[in-house]
Parts: sequence; structure tokens; C-alpha cells
Amino acid sequence: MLQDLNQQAVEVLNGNDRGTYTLPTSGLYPYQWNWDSAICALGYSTYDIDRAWTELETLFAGQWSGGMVPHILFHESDPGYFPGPEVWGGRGPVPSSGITQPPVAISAARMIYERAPEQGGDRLAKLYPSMLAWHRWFMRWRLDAGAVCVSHPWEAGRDNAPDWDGAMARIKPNGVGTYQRRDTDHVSAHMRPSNDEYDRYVWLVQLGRRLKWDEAALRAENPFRVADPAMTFICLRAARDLLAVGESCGFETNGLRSDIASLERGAETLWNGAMGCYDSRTVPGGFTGSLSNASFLCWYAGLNDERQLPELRRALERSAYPIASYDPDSQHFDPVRYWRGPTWAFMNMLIGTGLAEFDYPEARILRDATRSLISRSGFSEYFNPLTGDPAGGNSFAWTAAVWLAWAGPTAGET
Ligand code: 2M8
Repeated sequence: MLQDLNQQAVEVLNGNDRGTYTLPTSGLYPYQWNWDSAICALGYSTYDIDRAWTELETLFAGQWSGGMVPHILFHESDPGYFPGPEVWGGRGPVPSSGITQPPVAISAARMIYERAPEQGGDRLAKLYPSMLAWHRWFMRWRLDAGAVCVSHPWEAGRDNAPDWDGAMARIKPNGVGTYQRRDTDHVSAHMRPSNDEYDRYVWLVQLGRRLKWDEAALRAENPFRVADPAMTFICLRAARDLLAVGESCGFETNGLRSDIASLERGAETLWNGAMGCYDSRTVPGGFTGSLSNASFLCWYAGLNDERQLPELRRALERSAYPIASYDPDSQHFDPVRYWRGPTWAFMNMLIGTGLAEFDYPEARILRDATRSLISRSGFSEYFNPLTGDPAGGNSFAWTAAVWLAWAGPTAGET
């Protein structure tokens, strides 16, 4: 039965494969998304190393001249998605959005290389300068006291997390005009962001386009800036991974040590002592009061932080199908509305990977819980943490990749 799921996972991944990149799921998301691709590459690496590298190479083919790697690459036009390339007006080598996503791809490159160094050495060497340029772009444009900020909820990837509510309320989406959402053609509206949120998402895209995605101009005019624990922790791990492969392969590593030290100091600015968790911080402003699945990525970042353990243990017990993307005891929790509560298998994998590296038994508990969840409810986009029911889109590439790379029985012991 679990072996059948291996086969099904390969089918889901291959079914979304467009040859050189992978759709998150056809219909709802008909393009290449940045951190989805990184997770898919890890899935491919369990049975096709060459295809795993190709996924990352296609992603970096969309890199802008300043180093930014876009969050969506619009390889082939598809009217089923809004906002498409004509709304974004990206200015890179491939039609794209104008914002990025957390750089899981950098850490994925290291993992795939280490899985089969003899098949990946040349490909890693070619990608490394592009990965370093992306890291430096974050350091140049996104830091606040060393923590990494997001400039749009879509840049965080945790689109409608309550973390952004305060910063979103600053936006008055006047003049956004009429547009047609396409996401609710595919998924029930009660599982998706609200129309008020969508107006603000689109308003921010229009602002970026008007400013030609000039980061300096956006820095001055964009009212949305939030230091995000997921972005900070993922950038911190990416920087450590660049340093590790750079040193072992003899690549340039200038500045990486001091960048790591800055990011570590930045992570500390996200520790909300009153809540006992890593929290987002609105800039300017303060803590957002958010205990989320992002709070538990400190171990993934290489920070063995025992202060975060009590809430982790509570999160593992509090819902039957952990880890909820937002604290179930918060008034903002909603078990099916996307990033306001549902469990995301790939976030569990990142959290579990970090926990395993520090030998915490919770790594195994989380992996086993994710295995049961996927066995019960399939390769859905996300899951209700209280009932385990599938939610969002189905036949989802990253959930299948998580099964192959981490949660399934052949993925190796943690
Ligand atoms: C979701 O985000 C996109 C916008 O980027 C959307 O709702 O249209 C998020 O879950 C994001 O993290 C993910 O990368 C993307 C594709 O799976 O979908």
C-alpha cells in the first residue's frame, strides 16, 4: 500500500512535469513557481538526478540581471491564471513576476549534489555564481536589522498568513480597477484569500510595475514590508549551504561568513519573548503576534534553539494532523483557509529536516504524522490540521515530492 503510494507520487510528479520545469498542479497553477520547483527537484532526485538539476537550471534561467530569481516564470501563456505576465510586466530573460520567493532552491542544490556528487559537480559549478548572486540580492535589498523582509505576501509564499494583516491594512487599494480572479474557478472560495486581500495583492503588483520593479524606488514607496521568519531562516540556511559547498568545491565565498552572522542577528530580532516563539515583525512597526509553522524553521536554519521547543511540542499535540500553519488557539486560525491554519507537507519536511539534523525525536514524530496524513488524504495542496481532510488543489507536485524525498517509507530514516 505504501509502495503503491510511491508509484502514485511519481505519477503525480511526472503528470505535472513539462519537460524542463514542473507545474505545482495543472489548472490552478499553470506555470513554474520558485520554491515549488526546489521541492520538486528534491522529489526527482530520488529517481532521476539529471531531471532534478534540469528543474533548478530552468528556474535560474529566469534570473534577473540584479540577481533576483522570480517567484513565477511564465514559460507558456495560459489565460487560466491571474495575474499573468502582462499584468506583472517582469523585465527578466523569461516572462516573469517581479518578486521572489524563499530560496529553498539553493539548499536543494546542495542536497541534490551530495546525493550524487559524481553526477552533479559540473552542474553545481555552473549554478553556483547564480545562487551567490541571488543570496547577495537578498542581502542588498531585503534586510532589516539582519532579518529578511518580504515586499508582497506572495513573496513570502505564505500568501494570506495573519502575519501580514497589519501591513495589508495600511494599503488603500484605490484605483486597482476591475479584474477577474481565476483561482476561485478551481478551488472553493472559502479555502482561498478574500477579495479584500486580492485587491491589495493586485495593487502591490501594479505599484511594482509602475516603478519598473526598481528596488530602490519600491523601497521608498511600497507600504508593505514585513520581516518574515520563514524567509529569514531559509536565507540563513541557503547562506550556510553556499559557504559549505563553496569551501568544499573551491568556489568564491567572499562575504558569506559575515552575511551568516548578520542573518543570525536578524533571526534574533524575530524572537518574541512574550509569546515564546519566532514571530514576524512589521517594518516599521513591531511583532505581529504570529505563532505559525514558520516559527519552527529555526532548526532548518542551523539554530538549535531550545526556547522554541515547548511550542513545537504543543503544536505536535494540539492538532491531530500537525503542524498547523497558524496557531489553532488564535482567533485568526481557520483550518481550511490556505495559510491561516492548514497543514502543508513541504513545510513539515523543512521543519523535520532541521530537527533531524539536531537529533530531536520530534523529527520522526513529524515525519510519521506527515506520512499518515498523505496516506490518508493523498497528494493534496494542503490539509485540514484538525480532521486531516484534503484541501485546496489536488495532484499537487510538491506534496508528491515530499512523499518521495522525506515522508514515504523509501525516503530514508530520520
Ligand atoms: C500559492 O501562491 C500563489 C501566488 O504565488 C497563488 O495563490 O496564486 C502559495 O501557496 C505559494 O507558496 C506557492 O508557491 C504557489 C504555488 O503552489 O501557490
